[in-house]
Amino acid sequence: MLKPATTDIEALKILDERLRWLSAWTVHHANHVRESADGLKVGGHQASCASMTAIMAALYFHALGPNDRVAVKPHAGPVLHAIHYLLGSQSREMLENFRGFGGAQSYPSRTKDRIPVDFSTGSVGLGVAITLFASLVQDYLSAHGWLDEQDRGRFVALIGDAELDEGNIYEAIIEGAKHDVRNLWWIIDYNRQSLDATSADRMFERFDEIFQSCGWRVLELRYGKRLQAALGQHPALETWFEQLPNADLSALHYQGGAAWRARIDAALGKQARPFLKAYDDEALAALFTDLGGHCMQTLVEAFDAAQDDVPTLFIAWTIKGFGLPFAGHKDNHAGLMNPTQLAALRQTMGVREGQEWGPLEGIGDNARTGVEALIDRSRIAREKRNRSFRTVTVPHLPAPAGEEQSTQAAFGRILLDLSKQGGDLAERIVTTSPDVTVSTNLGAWVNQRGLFRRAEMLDVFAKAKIASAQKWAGNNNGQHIELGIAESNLFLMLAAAGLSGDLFGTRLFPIGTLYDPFIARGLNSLNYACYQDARFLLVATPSGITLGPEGGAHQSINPPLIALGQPGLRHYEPAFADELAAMMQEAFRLIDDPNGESTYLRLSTRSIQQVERNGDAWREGALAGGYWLREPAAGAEAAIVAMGAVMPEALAAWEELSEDVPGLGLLAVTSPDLLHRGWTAGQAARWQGERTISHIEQLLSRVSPTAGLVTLADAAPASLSWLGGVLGQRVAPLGVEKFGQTGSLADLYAAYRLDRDAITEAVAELLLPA
Ligand SMILES: Cc1ncc(C[n+]2csc(CCOP(=O)(O)OP(=O)(O)O)c2C)c(N)n1
Ligand SMILES: [Mg+2]
Repeated sequence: MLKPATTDIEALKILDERLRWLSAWTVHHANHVRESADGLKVGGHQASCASMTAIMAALYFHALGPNDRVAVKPHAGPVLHAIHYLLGSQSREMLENFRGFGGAQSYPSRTKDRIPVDFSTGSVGLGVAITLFASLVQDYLSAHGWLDEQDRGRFVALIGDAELDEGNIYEAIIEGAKHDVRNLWWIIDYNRQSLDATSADRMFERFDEIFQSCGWRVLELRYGKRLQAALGQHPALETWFEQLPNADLSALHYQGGAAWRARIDAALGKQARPFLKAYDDEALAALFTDLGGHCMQTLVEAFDAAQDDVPTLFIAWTIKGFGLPFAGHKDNHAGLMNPTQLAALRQTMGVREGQEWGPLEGIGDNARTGVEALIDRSRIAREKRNRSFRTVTVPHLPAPAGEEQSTQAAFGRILLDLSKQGGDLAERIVTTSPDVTVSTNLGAWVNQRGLFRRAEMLDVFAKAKIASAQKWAGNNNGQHIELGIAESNLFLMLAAAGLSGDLFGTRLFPIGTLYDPFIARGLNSLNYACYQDARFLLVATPSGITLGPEGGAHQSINPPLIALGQPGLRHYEPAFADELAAMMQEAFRLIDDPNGESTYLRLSTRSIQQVERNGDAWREGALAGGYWLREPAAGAEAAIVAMGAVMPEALAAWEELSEDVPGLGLLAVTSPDLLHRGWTAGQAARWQGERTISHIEQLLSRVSPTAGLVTLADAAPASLSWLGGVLGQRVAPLGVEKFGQTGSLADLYAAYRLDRDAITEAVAELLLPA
């Protein structure tokens, strides 16, 4: 890591002011200057920005090195844009269109913003934690020889203090402690305000202890240099100040010098009078706003001193809305300056009317050279990184042999075969799981490839020759990252590993496994990973009430519906092992394709009879979302449509009915998600004049327009019932609508109406004359 350059503090202070002006102006322009076509409030967060312009100036124009990556507090997005504007990597046009269609985004977005954004933020807490997992990925790449020492960097999170209430942060630091994570700077903008009001006093003291016990160094930047010196001379005043509750402190910042004077006088009386005499009201207010997070000297010294790799939490005291008329007001979170207030700020900043966008407007000639030099010297990346894609040839993945197989066992087998075969893909795969490695069938892969640990970890059981099917040893070469039971961490790990091509120039092929119902536990983190276009394979197994004896707490019902509504994630639900092999191959291809996406495989422990195939024609259909497992006769009046583990029931019903129901077909759905997307995309294309018939329209047009469809899924029936809307065919949807209970499959399928009898009854009802 590079040492910070010596820097001109005065120039940094000017840049702090510039950022405060430009961020406030960008928000103001969007709300008060740009024409509003719909009268909607545009919004923005001038106070949240002003709170951390000094911190960000110190970082971006002094402390950050070229390999450092930053997650910026969502509401300080405009400050990041202002920084890139000064650097010349953001355009005025984009800023003028802040929060507009195609303009600079409200919250930093990797995929939508044109400036380099290392991590998207918006859902508070997640941007913080992903930096920890990105640091782990950096260590993983170094250990595997894929990252040179000089390309390593530090991971910085800029954090709102209220953000610290998000539990995912603590899940992450606990996991980080286990993996001995390094090279992290988490910087809290401690303005003691959240969205609703001022934040609770009592908890904050505990945060230090929590972080310290996870191996972090905690540095508090409480006072700026001037305030420090003043309080140093007045111990009673310092004690009084330290004991001020958050709400009082914020209120005083808002009220200003006269209020400070009155409060100090009331509290300390005579002994404070000489001190108070030395300051007029304005100077008094200025003194008390000299907090650590606004004092450039303090910030620069703190950053310069923390150059080792110990994870460090900086608690920088700040004022929300610093330098703005609503500084410290508890309601200022979404507060916007009115035009009069903005004009006053403009004048204070020396910005001429009409020159509001001038990058260095208001900076005197003497200071300008120093500021320009600092901007030139800034070592952060100015261009978006080129993502690394198509780095690996994905080999053909053969289906494992076996007349009866479960998709979950087949998954383990396919990975094991790939591991034994070796090659580029096998080397680049990294697996991870929140304490369900063995029970999701990753065990054989881990036996082959080992756990990833920076320090050698011996398998004590193996060494003592205690019989076990599972090796549990780790070293630098291991390819499985062991996680504790915290599903949010799994998704953040996948997000970080799934961005390795972009963040580090080396693409990894991350595979994460978990139990299907517990996707919901980390859902926001999963969405966060997809929002950033991280690429991974998510294997959720086992699923559904097919997990009979485990009961309702472990049986998943709605993940296919989640997947149906989740952009950036393709759901596949195979019934057979050969489908699964094709899907895994496709998933790896999609990870490494610029236009690809992540894949979610919903698997089962149910071992089922595999089908005989005539040729390979099924394969294309299976990858597109469905194919006729039993061909229908043209114009048939009924069809069974089934997905995943309940295929044997569908086949049994088909056998029973096919003599009586002429031309009855059985449609195997492998991805409701892809079918639905194809359907809507086909419609959109037609509205634009293209002749496109989507895959599902083609499939369903093989049967009569008035046909009845019995749909069957070990999931919420709505996963497939929408198929009736495609061509207007009637649907009898079978699926699971209540929490399951323990039981044998026969009992459960009968009780929840997933068995052969339920299907035949449903077909019969659809065929009855109306
Ligand atoms: C997960 C999540 N919940 C709620 C919000 C809405 N929200 C946005 S900012 C905020 C409070 C932020 O306070 P703080 O982190 O202290 O930031 P500040 O603006 O004070 O710097 C809330 C509740 C959100 N963005 N994400
Ligand atoms: Mg705050």
